[in-house]
Amino acid sequence: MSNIQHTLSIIKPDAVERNLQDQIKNEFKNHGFQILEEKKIHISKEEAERFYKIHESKPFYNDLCAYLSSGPIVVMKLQKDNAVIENRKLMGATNPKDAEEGTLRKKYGISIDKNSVHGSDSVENAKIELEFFFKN
Ligand code: IDP
Ligand code: MG
Repeated sequence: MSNIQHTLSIIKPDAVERNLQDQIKNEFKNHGFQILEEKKIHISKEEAERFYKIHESKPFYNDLCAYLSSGPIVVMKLQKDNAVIENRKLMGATNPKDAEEGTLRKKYGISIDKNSVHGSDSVENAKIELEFFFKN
């Protein structure tokens, strides 16, 4: 039975800076994702703080928000069967060092903070995160 879902993907500043957005978009398409919406934006530190509010208490929160707002990013609304978990699988582990062969973070990530992509971690958070960037 099909279970079409939507999820948010972000191509982070380290990947945009290295001009990897087309390559990463092709990875999604080749893995059966449809990119329903996409935009390249440069968010403020305050917007990054709102987006990552869930991590407010973490020691890396300030650096994380400074980083996400340090340069242009590409935000995408992805669609696929079980899109949330399928995107998490394609991304790989948070730390590129721990990510499996073939995953985006293994292929493109530089470090735990410069790990090239963000993906929603649950259907509920996907809704919230998609609304954050694509309210219509
Ligand atoms: P995720 O991106 O795999 O969902 P989260 O735990 O939600 O991982 O963390 C959000 C982002 O915060 C990560 O993608 C990574 O860039 C950064 N991050 C996570 N843990 C650390 C850490 O221990 N040090 C520095 N940055 C971290
Ligand atoms: Mg997360």
